Amino acid sequence: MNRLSRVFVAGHRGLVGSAITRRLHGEGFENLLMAGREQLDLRDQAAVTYWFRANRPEYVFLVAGTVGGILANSTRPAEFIYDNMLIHATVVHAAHVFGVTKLLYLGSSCIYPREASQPMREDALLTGALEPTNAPYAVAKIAGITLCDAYRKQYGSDFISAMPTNLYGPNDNFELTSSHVLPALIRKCHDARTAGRRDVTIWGSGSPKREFLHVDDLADACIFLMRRYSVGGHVNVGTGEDLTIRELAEMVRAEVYPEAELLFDASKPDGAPRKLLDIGRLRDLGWHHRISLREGIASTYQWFLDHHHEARLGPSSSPGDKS
Ligand code: GFB
Repeated sequence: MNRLSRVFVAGHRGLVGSAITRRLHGEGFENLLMAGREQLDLRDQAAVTYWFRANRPEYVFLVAGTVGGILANSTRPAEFIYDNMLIHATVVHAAHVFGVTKLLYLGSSCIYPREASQPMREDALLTGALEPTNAPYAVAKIAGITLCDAYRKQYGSDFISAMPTNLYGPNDNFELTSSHVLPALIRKCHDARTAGRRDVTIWGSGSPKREFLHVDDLADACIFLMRRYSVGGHVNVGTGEDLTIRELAEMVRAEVYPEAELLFDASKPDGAPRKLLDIGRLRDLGWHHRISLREGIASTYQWFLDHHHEARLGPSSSPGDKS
């Protein structure tokens, strides 16, 4: 892949796609291909086939999908499985039909069993039951990995899969009913500070542990893998470090609103107790993340402040809000 390659970033407006696009633009890529939702419905095989025939991408970053946090996953399971299964299948198939040189598919760490031993190695896949709050999404993601492997086996396609941990950064979703925890905490602390109230409600017990990777580090890893990795199966992408949701909330509070008082709403689900990735495989290839969590929270809050008006926000959190 070089500056003249025809590179399709499927999902270029999302958190991950926008980071990859930013990075490739920064490297001087001249032939980036993108298609907005209104232009191309990635769930429609005929439309995707037509688009690939017309645009002939050589490299594909398949980072499009319907995504969301624990609440969105548990309340909209049909959308999460239907949209993602179709998007993965249509793009992988078109990439095969039109002889794409290489495709990178992006999964998620929720593919691993709920009780997988920690840190979770790549070979823990399909060794136990999934976390129920996101099982439909995880099944679609597992199908995506299997698709890439099947096309590699039957047709020799160079399709690879990367499994990132929980992500955050610029262009994240700050809308409280669908966002992930980190942007939700930034938003909740910000709203409380702006409204002049102290209480900030955190969902669940605060004891689950999560690992967080800045999306610019993920974009770096994806481009690294696109250039240097051509093996079936999948490779974990993370930092190798995790913390409790309570510790995360304290870090966000320190950055956004040190006077806030954190309350915990036990009626909300905790989800998986822990999801730390084993990143040995990626480390052996020579990749390491660069952005610390503290630095990433600060820059993401700054991004939120700078883009407040265009960011995905939805209604603000209000006193005693438990959503
Ligand atoms: O980020 P999150 O929604 O996703 O939640 P998962 C992580 C943890 O933070 C859970 C807690 O224990 C939540 O209960 N939490 C505390 C909050 N306060 C909040 C809040 O205000 N908003 C949110 N969203 N969480 C998702 C999966 O799991 O992670 C997806 O549902 C995907 O399938 C994604 O894998 C990366 O880490 O629990």
